[in-house]
Amino acid sequence: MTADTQNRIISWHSAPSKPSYTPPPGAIDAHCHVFGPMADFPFSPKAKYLPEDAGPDKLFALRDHLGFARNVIVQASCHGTNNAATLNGIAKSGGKARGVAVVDPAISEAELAALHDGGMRGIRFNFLKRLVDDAPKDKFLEVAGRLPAGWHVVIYFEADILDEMRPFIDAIPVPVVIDHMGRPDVTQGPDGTDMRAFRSLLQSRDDIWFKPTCPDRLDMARPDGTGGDPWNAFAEAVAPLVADYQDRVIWGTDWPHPNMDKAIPDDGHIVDMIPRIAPTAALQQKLLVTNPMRLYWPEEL
Ligand code: 0GY
Repeated sequence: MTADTQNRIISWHSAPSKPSYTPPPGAIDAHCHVFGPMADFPFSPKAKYLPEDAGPDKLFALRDHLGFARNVIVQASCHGTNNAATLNGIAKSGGKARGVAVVDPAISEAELAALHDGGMRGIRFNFLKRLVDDAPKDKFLEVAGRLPAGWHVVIYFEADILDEMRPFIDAIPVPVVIDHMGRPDVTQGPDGTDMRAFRSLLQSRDDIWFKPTCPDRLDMARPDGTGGDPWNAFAEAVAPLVADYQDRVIWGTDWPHPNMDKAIPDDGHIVDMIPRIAPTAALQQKLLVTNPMRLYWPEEL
């Protein structure tokens, strides 16, 4: 299905609650997106979903409402390899946002340098078949080998392909960040098959980072069986991972929650998960400030 045959969808909460948890000064929402606005930044003809506009003004209002200081805007699949909407968000942030791009692997060095000047600090490889048509590993490795200095690669995949991803991840010549921990089944618990496989990946290199994010995507269980909060299985499975790999974790809201239009999460509740996966002030400082600063604003450290 192409974007122009779909209705535009809203996937974000219209009035997110104020979280009980207050992030530390300088906290970074290191996984969020912007959609459009479509009139200025049309969606890709290959987009698998067509969202309503969720531009930088909305994102920055949410940032302030939730108590964050900065954003890392990850190029969403609906914008394909045209990074103009994400670059616009970064430009409008007044230095409070940086980004992760999605590129055509044939991109030139000059174009990569321009993305760097626009605030990008990494590229994302998306392996979810429901979001992208193809993910050519050989071409991805080629471009990963000629990124600007200090950049990293962000990878999005699901747990069922982790094994087949291992040789590819091994070959990436820069630091790697895994979105949403590679989407483990958190209901298996902290020692379940998926978490053990993910831990094995983390053991294989000391420069693989991850985002302990998206309780709303990974934990649909709820006492009344309807899905959504309170995300107990997520907290139980993820807290030990954060404690064990505390220098390699970064966190984000995932706003505007692409494709979550059926069970839209309250961003205040998402933020209130932070002390449940990172219970001490020291862990929270690493997760929300020190670690993302190392990846996205290292010159300020
Ligand atoms: C996420 C997750 C999703 C979508 C995208 O680029 C995207 O469209 O990342 C998803 O649908 O699981 O991280 O935002």
